[in-house]
Amino acid sequence: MVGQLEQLLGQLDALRVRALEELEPINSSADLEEWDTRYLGRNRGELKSLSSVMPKLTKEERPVVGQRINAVKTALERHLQEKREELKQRELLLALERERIDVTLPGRALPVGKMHPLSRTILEVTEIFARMGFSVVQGLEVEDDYHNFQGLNIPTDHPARDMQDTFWVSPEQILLRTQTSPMQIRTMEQSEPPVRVVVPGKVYRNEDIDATHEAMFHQIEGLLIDEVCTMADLKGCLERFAHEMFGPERRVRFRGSYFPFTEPSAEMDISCGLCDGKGCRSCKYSGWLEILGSGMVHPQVLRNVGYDPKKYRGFAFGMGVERIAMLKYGIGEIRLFSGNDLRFLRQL
Ligand code: 2U9
Repeated sequence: MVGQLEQLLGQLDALRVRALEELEPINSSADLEEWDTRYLGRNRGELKSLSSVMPKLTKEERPVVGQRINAVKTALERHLQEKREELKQRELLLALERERIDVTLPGRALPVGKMHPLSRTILEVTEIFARMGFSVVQGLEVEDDYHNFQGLNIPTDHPARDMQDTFWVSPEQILLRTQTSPMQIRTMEQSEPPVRVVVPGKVYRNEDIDATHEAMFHQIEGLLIDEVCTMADLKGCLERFAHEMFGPERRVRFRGSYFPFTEPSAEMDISCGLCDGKGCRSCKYSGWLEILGSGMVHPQVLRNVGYDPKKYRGFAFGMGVERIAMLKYGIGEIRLFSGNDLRFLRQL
């Protein structure tokens, strides 16, 4: 009986030595888990097989063998734990090495989009007028004959009303607006003075297309109505705009003109920025560049929206956004704005 006990204890010690010898060279988690199952596994582990003899032992032998089994088990578990830690550390170091980031490399620039030159021009112009107290409103591109023509005092025989010049949606009733003015008529129909609005947006004219004309372009129009308002207010406001948009060194001049919806009417020029008014190719040797049309709102237009022309007066102006952008950024071809050529769009 004593021989059998000794033999069992010897087997347990041998198991411990063999297990630890095999544990030593292991260097992957997969091999380590396999070792764990082989020696310490709860079902078929070698330690478990040796423990299965316990019921056959005597009462005196059991605690001796039990203690040895526990000692072996504790030792294997401790070494297993140490090995696990060691492998974890090693795998972490390997991963760090593999995924190492060179923080001294220059960053990769992300392509950032930017505003279309026309949107930017609209923003610049409307912000200048917003600082002078104007609100920005936008209207519909499809309008009716009354708001686009009649309400603005544009007579039936005016060339703009010609079937050839306007894009009609339904004959002589519904059209693509030829100016943003219908929105000013609507604004006045819906509110009492004082009125101070600027209206940016797309307009449509059935024109022959060339370097400075397209069938669709953008306008910004402005309207101010109040009890006291004179031509001097118009001039001061528009000169201020010209200086903020093109620079305080530019001079302005007003030339008499004619529009059906304003009386008197005037066009505003700024001195040419290239030759400072001396005359060059860019200003066709005149020294001046035309930038907008303007005038005091015609009394008939005020009457049309139910305003009393004896009590109220106002001024209005209109400019082509493409023209303003071409002058400000030195662009010679209007079709570039709608061409979507990135080489052009990236330059500004
Ligand atoms: C109302 C009353 C008056 C708007 C005005 C102009 C003069 C003008 C052109 C500039 C170049 C059109 O884009 S363009 O071809 N516009 O010269 N526009 S006064 O006058 C108004 C508007 C609304 C109710």
